[in-house]
Amino acid sequence: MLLPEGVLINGMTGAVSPETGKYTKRLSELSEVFQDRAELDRQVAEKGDPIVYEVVEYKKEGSDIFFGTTTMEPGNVNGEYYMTRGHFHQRRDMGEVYYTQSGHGVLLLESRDGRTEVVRMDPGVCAFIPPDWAHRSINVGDEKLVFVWVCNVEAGHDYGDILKRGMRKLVVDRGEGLILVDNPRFAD
Ligand code: M6P
Ligand code: ZN
Repeated sequence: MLLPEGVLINGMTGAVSPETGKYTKRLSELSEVFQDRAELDRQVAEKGDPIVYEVVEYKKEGSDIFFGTTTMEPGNVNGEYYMTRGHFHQRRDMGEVYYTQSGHGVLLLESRDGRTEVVRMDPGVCAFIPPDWAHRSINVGDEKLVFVWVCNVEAGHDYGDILKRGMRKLVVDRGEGLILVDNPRFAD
């Protein structure tokens, strides 16, 4: 029988206690995600391959749901803010929840038929990600962005389309603040 448990989450650091797994993504592992790969390589060399985000999870064998934190570092590659890879779920009938704890971000979403939506990620905002919307979180602030996510264990990640084509819109700061622009690499 599964037993209930209180899990302590630090909204500033993303620490989860107890945790059952974690991984980090460094800039060199995200080379397909950013537009300016030469600038990315330069940053990797200069900054010693910085961490872009860390995911910590709490998952119990036999449970239907799991949750955890994602902690994103501030930074950008030639104006493109640090972001996650972005994914659809393998299970098209399963959504997700992102509850922002600290920092400031943008949740970029894209439906199967190509509609773009944006939800601000500010402390206290609990974002509803409906089933079958691709989602990518982007740290647009100058501090860590920490959020709690909750998902069905069977949802799975489908990176295929997003890694191949990118998302239709980019969130960038080209010197005049945050804007949404068309992704020049996107091909239908
Ligand atoms: C959130 C959740 C995770 C996801 C992570 C990083 O924490 O949605 O399931 O893995 O963000 O996003 P991605 O896997 O797209 O890089
Ligand atoms: Zn997801």
